[in-house]
Amino acid sequence: MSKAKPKKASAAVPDQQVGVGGELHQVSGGAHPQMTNQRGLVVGDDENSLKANPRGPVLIEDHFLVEKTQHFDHERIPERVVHARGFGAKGYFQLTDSLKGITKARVLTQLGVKIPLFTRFSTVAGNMGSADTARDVRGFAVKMYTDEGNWDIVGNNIPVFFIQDAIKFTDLIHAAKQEPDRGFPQAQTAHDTFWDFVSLVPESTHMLMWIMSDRAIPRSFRMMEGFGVHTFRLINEAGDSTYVKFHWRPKLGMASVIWDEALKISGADPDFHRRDLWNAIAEGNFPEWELGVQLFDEDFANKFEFDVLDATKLIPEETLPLRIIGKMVLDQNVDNYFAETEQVAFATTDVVPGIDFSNDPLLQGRNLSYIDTQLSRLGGPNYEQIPVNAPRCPMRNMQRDGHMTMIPQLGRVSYSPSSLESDTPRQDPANGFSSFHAAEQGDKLRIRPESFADHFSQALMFFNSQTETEQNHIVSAFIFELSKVDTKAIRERMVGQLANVSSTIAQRVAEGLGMLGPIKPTATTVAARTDLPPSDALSIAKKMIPGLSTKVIGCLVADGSDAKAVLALQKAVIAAGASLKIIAPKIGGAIASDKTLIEADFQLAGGPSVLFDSVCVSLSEAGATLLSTEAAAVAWVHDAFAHLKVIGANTASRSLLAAAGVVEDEGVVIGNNTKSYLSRAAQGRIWDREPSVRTVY
Ligand code: HDD
Repeated sequence: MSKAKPKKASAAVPDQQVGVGGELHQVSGGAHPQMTNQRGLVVGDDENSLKANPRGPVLIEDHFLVEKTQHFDHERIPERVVHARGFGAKGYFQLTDSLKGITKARVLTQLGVKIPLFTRFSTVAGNMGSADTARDVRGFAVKMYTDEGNWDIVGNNIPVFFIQDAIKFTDLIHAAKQEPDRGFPQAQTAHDTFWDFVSLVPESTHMLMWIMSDRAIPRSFRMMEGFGVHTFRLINEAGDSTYVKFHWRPKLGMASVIWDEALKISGADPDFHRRDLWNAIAEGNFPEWELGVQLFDEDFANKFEFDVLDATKLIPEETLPLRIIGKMVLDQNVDNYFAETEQVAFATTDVVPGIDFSNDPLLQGRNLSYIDTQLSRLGGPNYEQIPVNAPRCPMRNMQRDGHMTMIPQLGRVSYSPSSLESDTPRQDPANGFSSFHAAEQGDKLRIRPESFADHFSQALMFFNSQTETEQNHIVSAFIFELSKVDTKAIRERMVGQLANVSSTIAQRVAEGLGMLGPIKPTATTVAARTDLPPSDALSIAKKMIPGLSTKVIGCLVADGSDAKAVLALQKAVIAAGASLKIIAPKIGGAIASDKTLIEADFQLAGGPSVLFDSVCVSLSEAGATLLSTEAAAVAWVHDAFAHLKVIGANTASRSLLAAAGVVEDEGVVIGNNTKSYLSRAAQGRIWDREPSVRTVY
């Protein structure tokens, strides 16, 4: 945290020593262990290769050079085919309400035990090096190392999915990722192939509403809900099944960014989300989620208006409330990104006794795919022995050998049954995993059940559940995305698809696209039901938790600013649970009116206001006049206003606000009134400002 503090003379340059290659080594500070090669041989010279003579050729005998280069040459592995860009952290799960009698899974029945876990958040479409704030579903995958084996909930931050049957997954992903001939666009669905596919696949319409909503541009991984999506089964000691849907609920509440802000953050800080999570954990602000379950029986499933096996549908919380049964806390950053976040391998098949699958055809297909993909991504069948994947309970079986075997399974016997050794592992029918005894009957068919046929009713319910602002954002997102589609017929077909949800939504999107002529709804067999009651639980705004906890406030200063006022603001911000970042024209800081130095966290061009939840301008009159001709400063204030942020400013800063086109509404707090500024900022954005700064269709 930077402080306004008196200017100090710069510290003396620490002692340095010139090394064997002319490089500099710091003499003071820390014991440096000996460097070795991969085999433990101490390295004598890491700067110079072995040469036949001082200016002669390099010798192949230089095994240090060869090893170092070879290892580097093989540093990369194939990135994930989807969810390539991700960020992980470690923590624990703790059960607070036992599901005893409903499941025999110890993780869901033993209260208070801290189960270690690894969680990885991700975007779906972008490659590993893409930006964090792309419009996309976020992966939300949790691996719990229980004493009965690993249990993975491989979910998303959206409770429904694009497709109903796994046989269409490849097509969906091929359409969404970069187009194969040209290799772009990167990390976005705003292109022809995606909208071509989804406009031909009506079952994706409900999910489209979600990804066009602000759920797809979260403010932070810490402010997202997570969902297991599918219906799973819980099995008790007697073998009885209860259906279950899993929900993660962030303690901080949900928050999103504005689309224009997301676009700009992608340039200003492509690592926005990972940096946010890393910093929060490093600062001790451990993010926490509640685990909620929706539990229901066959009778409920039969009466429910949609099929619980259809992953394009959700069960509204108003119909079936969540039961909160535990919490997840992420309290440890990874030690090594590659070893842990990149090598972690999730699988929907990682379940423990007492948890089982439903017949959801999407889930059934996923059960094949996850382990299969790790075989090529991680190079063979022993990837479960990599520490981040290895169970924390005993692992003993008859599987042997293969690439990179790390754990020597003992003994002469690698088959079962065997009479040769007394302590070989054996199956345990009483305690081991057993599948639910389901009575299956009927004809073997390739078919989509009739009960999956309604594609539009819940899409309309989702839209109707949003606030007016949230609805506007959905409409603008459709307009933005479809405006990037070159093929007019695809745009028209998509609007025709939306007309099946609601003619009003379709009209609004058509108007934003400048589409002329009547809208033709696409062919459908089942019309949208208009009688589904809205569900408040589906809106981010309706669930917003006011407050500034862990939020970041940016304060723009320049030479001549009042150091005491900045310090007072900083104290108040910290007291409110937020942090203050100082932005100045120079990274060395600003010389305040009392000649003290106000240290800077960001140089103006590198610290645009999109990086902060709310902003303050604290300038002298001369400083404000000077910055009024500085494009980065004007954009800083203008963007904060256009992104509906609460702006605090001292009166001397008014000329910069005017140059930035700021209209003094209820979200612009002028004067050194820190208390009212922070209390307004704690309420979140000024949604009512939106129609004055951008067209709402
Ligand atoms: Fe998947 C990765 C979530 C459908 C096939 N998926 C992956 C990850 C998440 C999800 C969070 C990243 C895990 C990580 O961080 O390593 N996937 C979902 C959800 C789905 C879904 C919530 C629908 C409800 N996925 C789905 C289907 C298939 C796959 C239908 C294939 C039939 N998913 C994969 C995969 C990935 C993957 C190819 C790529 C990398 C990996 O598995 O480990 O197997």
